[in-house]
Amino acid sequence: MRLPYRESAAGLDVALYGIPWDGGTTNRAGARHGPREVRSQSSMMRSVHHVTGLQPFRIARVADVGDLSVNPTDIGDTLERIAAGVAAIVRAGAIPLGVGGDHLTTLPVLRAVARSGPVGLIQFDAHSDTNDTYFGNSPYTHGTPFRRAIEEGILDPRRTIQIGLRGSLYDPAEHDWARAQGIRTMYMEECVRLGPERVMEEARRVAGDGPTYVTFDIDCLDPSMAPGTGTPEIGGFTTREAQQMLRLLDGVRIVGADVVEVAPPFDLSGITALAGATVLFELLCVVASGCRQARG
Ligand SMILES: [Mn+2]
Repeated sequence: MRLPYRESAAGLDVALYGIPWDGGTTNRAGARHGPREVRSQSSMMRSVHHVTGLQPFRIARVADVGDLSVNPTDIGDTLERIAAGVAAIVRAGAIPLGVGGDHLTTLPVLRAVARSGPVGLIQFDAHSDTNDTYFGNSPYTHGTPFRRAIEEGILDPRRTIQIGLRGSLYDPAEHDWARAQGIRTMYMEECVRLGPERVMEEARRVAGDGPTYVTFDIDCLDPSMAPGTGTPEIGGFTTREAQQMLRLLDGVRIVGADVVEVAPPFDLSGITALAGATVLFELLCVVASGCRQARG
């Protein structure tokens, strides 16, 4: 977004940052290159939201604090580095707005933003990401972060909604655990039936008034519009539907947000990275609106 680079989040309301890591990816890797390409496409963002007239860079002090430190050969070390990096942003009083990286990166981010208790979650995703283990005994993959987060007590499943689920499953009971915890799972078929406004009515009802994290897996979009991702699923949202839904986050108490799973090696002409950058701008606008509301 052509923002100034800052080494720390001190003095900022919102800190944009990247996580160039895809070590939790189970099949098609590449999201480690996401921050670089989203940053590149984000240079196309202008300063005024065309629907709301909101000017996020005037309302909020925003900067790019660069990419977090990661370790491409060590999952545990990387999760600790991410949590420490985001904790520093939160301690400085800024709202973290991140670009992944695969979806496992959201787990350590939640560890950092949930310091004073579990948070709610609004998750746009083709997949629930609440599986237990992969390959026999791997608990940390991009298909497991929200199960781990609930087990760790940092995510409140009763204030969690998953929007846009679809695609073939590993097991007929794959989503039973999530539902048993109280997660509101919303399949794409229901999203189509309800339409964006009623989907987001339900999201705001589930999230309530408490602190809420927003995570946008780019694979919630249809692969015709976002082909550059690790686990594409046809029958997804259009970019326009995504924009409609994101604008209806206004009023939610957002404590952080991210856009994950942009995988440039599978992208065409930067179209997925452009979608990621534009989603980030939409998220920035609702977060900045929240900063303004908090100031009165
Ligand atoms: Mn995901």
